[in-house]
Amino acid sequence: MSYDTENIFAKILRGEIPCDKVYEDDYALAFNDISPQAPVHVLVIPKGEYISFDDFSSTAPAEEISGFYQAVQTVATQMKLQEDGYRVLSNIGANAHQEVLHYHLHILAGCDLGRMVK
Ligand code: DGP
Repeated sequence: MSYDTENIFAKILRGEIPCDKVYEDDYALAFNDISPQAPVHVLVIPKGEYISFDDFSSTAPAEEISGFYQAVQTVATQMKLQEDGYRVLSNIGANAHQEVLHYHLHILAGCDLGRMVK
């Protein structure tokens, strides 16, 4: 499967579609999910063209991987999520119902998340 440059997150990265941004640096953009599943539901996406966690992990340069996960940590810290706890997850492929084929992490927080998945 090749990366589709017309996916919704690619359009957000290009500024063609607005987002409710919470953080941005050279490696990542973080914004609120349009359909939040918890009081805090932020999506963090890399700036490069990667389809999924697998694609990103196996093909991205080490600098991009490091920069991306540092950005995720920065978002959690800036939003003070560590004290009460939070969840980070990524859906990969059909069984996980990955909707948007640009790699993204969900950050969920703000309530007891129980066993809920996304
Ligand atoms: P996933 O199933 O892991 O691919 O989740 C995709 C998420 O992206 C889903 O929670 C809804 C969110 N989403 C889809 N379209 C948009 C959009 O245009 N803007 C924002 N902010 N979120 C979106």
